[in-house]
Amino acid sequence: MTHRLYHYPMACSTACRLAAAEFGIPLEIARADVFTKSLAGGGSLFAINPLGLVATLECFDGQVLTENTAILLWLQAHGPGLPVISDPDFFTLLRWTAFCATELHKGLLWPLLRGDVDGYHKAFVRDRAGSRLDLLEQHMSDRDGLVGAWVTAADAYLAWFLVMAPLAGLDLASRPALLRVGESLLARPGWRAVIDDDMAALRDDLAVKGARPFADRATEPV
Ligand SMILES: N[C@@H](CCC(=O)N[C@@H](CS)C(=O)NCC(=O)O)C(=O)O
Repeated sequence: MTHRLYHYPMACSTACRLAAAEFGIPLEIARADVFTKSLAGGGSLFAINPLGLVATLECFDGQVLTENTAILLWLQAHGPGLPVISDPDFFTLLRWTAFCATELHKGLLWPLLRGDVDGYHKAFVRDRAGSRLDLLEQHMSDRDGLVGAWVTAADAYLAWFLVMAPLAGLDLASRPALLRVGESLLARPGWRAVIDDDMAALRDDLAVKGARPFADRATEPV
């Protein structure tokens, strides 16, 4: 029995696909259009998630889980497992998963990649980006994973962010640790295939919609 992931290519639900590949959890992928909220199989994403957002996970027992942080940690819990709550790694894992969700995903990528966010707000976001990226660069300078020597749910989120960051005009080129970690994470079994598959599907969908590629939106004058 498989769990169903509501997913749009290269949305944050891609991190769930990476985590599932890493943790050996088969997922049925239900394509959800984040723009129109329609589901490839018919129906509306709103019927599953009242906010109409991916990632959303429908477990085979009917439980519906929203919020990428929760879904990623759920996938790890159902794979290799989570550190016990008395283990400092538990909070380190929570810290970095939350950092990916709030500071990187919603704090940076979300406003920079949206075509309907104005230049004033994008400039504000860009001002804050350096400190977030520098913190990450410093943290990763002597390690391969956010938490420790093992690949976690937080690393799946980070890998997705590192693929998307250049599309949002964020500078990774001057941050060697982030470049190194991005490359080594994408070398995980199955990860590059997920990204290639999603990127191709995203390009196809944007072409069908006649929408501008993300990179064009991010480089609008701010
Ligand atoms: N709080 C949610 C946010 C998820 C989110 O922003 N998903 C985006 C794709 S990365 C989405 O579905 N956007 C559609 C919309 O904003 O209507 C989470 O952390 O999972």
